[in-house]
Amino acid sequence: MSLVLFGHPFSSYTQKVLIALYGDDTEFEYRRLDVENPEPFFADLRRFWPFGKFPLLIDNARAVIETSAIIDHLQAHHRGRNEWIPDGELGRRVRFLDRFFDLYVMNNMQKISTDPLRPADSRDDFGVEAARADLNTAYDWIEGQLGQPWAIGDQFTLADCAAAPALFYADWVEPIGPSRPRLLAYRARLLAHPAVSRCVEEARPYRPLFPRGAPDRD
Ligand SMILES: N[C@@H](CCC(=O)N[C@@H](CS)C(=O)NCC(=O)O)C(=O)O
Repeated sequence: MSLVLFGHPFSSYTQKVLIALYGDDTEFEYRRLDVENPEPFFADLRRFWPFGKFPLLIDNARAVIETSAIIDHLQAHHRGRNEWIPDGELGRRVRFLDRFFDLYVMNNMQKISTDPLRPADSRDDFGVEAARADLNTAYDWIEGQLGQPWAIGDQFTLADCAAAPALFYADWVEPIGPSRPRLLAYRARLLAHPAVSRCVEEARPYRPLFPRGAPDRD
């Protein structure tokens, strides 16, 4: 098989790519990075990408790195039924929203959720509070920007692949709350999407690993 994905079902960035793979029914070999027993896949992953960040896609021995680039690559070389990045102005909007969900939602969510994994004397309370403030700014901003039913309107795109895991976990660490009804409804629509719901179910057994404790919902 030509496509190999290194990733973990509970990882938000892995889910972003899985949504595109599942959404297109693209065949691939899934190399799960077992957090309990990290070798040999972590060693392999670092050989391709010394930062050890995942997911990572191997397409016929060529490493494709960074989730947005991976989905762009899938559309260019393994096109399925979805158009993840449309042409023209719509595509530019999709790329911008993809950056928005990664940089302002996903990364702030990760900052908050992973801080408890640090040694007790190296926690970053200041950074976590700043991430919470930025996440609230992001929620308020996107509330007034969202299309219906998906981020840009009728078409489910790269922006929604990024938004789904970002909002799924962000709401766990910093609830979106009733003052953002459009965003809450968008999150619920995302979770009902078949490819997203498959990711959520595959990740369910790992919820006890969520550092701040997973809520009893979703
Ligand atoms: N910008 C990267 C982010 C990837 C990322 O941060 N992945 C997390 C897992 S969700 C990771 O590798 N964490 C382990 C680490 O940072 O060492 C992308 O879009 O691929």
